[in-house]
Amino acid sequence: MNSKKFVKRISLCVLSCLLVLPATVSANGVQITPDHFPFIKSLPTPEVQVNLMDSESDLTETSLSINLNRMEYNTLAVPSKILDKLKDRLQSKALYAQEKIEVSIMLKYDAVVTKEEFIEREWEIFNGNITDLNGFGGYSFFAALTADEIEQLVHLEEIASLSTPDDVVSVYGEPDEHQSEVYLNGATEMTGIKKGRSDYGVTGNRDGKASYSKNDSVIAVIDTGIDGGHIDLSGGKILGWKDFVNTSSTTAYDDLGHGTHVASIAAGTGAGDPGVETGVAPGAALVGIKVCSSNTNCSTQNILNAMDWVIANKDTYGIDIINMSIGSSGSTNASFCNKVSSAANNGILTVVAAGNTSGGSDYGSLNLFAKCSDVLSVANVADPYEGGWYLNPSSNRGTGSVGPTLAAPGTSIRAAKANSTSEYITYSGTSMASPMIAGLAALMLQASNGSLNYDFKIEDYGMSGYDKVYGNGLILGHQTIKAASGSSTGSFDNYRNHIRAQTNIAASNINLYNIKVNSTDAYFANTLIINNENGADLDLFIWKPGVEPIQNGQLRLDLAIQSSAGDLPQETISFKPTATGNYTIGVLAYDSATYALDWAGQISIP
Ligand SMILES: [Ca+2]
Ligand SMILES: [Ca+2]
Repeated sequence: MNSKKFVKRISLCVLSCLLVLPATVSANGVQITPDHFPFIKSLPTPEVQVNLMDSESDLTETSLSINLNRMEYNTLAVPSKILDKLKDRLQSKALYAQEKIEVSIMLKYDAVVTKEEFIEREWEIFNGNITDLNGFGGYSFFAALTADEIEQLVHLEEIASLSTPDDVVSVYGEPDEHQSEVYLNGATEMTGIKKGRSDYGVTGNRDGKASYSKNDSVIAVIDTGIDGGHIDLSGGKILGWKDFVNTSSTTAYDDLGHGTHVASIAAGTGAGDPGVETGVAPGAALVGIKVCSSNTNCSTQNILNAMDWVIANKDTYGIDIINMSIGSSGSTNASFCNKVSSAANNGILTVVAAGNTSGGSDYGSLNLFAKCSDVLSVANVADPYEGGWYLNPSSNRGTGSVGPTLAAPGTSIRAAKANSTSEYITYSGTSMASPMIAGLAALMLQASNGSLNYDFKIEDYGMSGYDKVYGNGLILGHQTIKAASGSSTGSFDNYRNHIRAQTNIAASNINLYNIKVNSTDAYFANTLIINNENGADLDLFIWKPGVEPIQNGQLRLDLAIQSSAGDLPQETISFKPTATGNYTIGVLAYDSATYALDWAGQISIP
């Protein structure tokens, strides 16, 4: 009874919830080695023109004209926020005020509120009208609404676009042919993991047999359970099962679905949708440990027990890696950290999600389990199929100099849906990024023939070197597998050119940069990270080619695309450019700050 006091309730992040992890270099063999592609321009800081506003009053004046922002820029979708097909339908239905039309609602990816918060806030509109909460991904959902209700939505600033459900939409209403096709394979493709599997002949199937055994790479998933009936996870893939919630259960199950999704990202075969939904290490085996109840509560005691159980059963099931996409805010739990260290001493790598509660003014909120020095913790980025590479604003960051270990794709990841046999569902979060790395570790283990020297290759993002936001940087999957295999051949075009800048800026200044966009096929992702932890406010502006940021001596913020206000400590703009050429990017400072700016896409320095 007294022990109940020590049972801390931990809410599991599901749906669009993100888990964020701390970045560390483990003394027990986790090494992070920066590695840059030769074709990525080793940048000197890009050419910077600094245009300082003369006075505060100037800044205030120009700030007043921010309202127009995207209107001029994106004539395709933003002016009405309603895509053409829906506009036609609305016009034809205008006489029938009570008729409901099902619409797809896409929020701006950089909206300050989450999808769930938005729906709750606008409950008068949505009450009983949501038809599919999952929509096309983390920022989308479906609802059946009247023309009047749709009209109300159009004017809300969080809305990126409204369309009929059969339109494929993306942020800013631009069609994205990838989102409905690529799913889990998209993330493994973009990181180079998919090509790495092929080039170096690894899947996690270390025993070389079609069956699963403890001699394969084995990942223990501490979560809500695993649905062994899903076709992507069946066939003996789940070698072991331990249930700390319903202690009499002997067969793997998942009454919430989070763990199934996570497990299939790490090791799903993709059998339900071959060639589309393959997990990172489809030949790896799994062990399921259920610590979370069906109401999303995961007790710390269950988690500690699970760590003990994994270590005690390491040899029985050949457990190599632990994935724990579970988290809570709070201070470091020394008992948990000790068990992670003990696992490491037993050759088990523990991968933990960094957490998903960032954004707003929340600067330092690493998942408490991600704070252990021997944990490998994972932040969440969007890959180019999802408008990236950019940091998902909800991905938790650390404080001071301590953040996650590295970042991996976890945004709009489509993977196995529990209790559906062969269906899939899209979630976003560090919960999804963590099993990307756990699965990659399973591949590395095979490529290195069992070496426990996990040497992850990364691309530096954000502030130079290790930082509290990206940790060591974004995962380079192909290079990582290549290094583990010891091969000197094979390469990967990772679809990204990356340019990075960082500097200090004084209040009431704007720094202008020029970046050349070379293709309209790829998203142009801009991520501004404010390094300070004091609430400094910066805004990000982009002027398209041919538009002069300064006209008649006036800074024309009204002609720029602008990130949404109040999105501390990060500003993000990603869009598919409608024109190639030189874009001007402005960082406007209301307060003095240190910031890092990352650009990704088919871009170069002019
Ligand atoms: Ca096997
Ligand atoms: Ca960095």
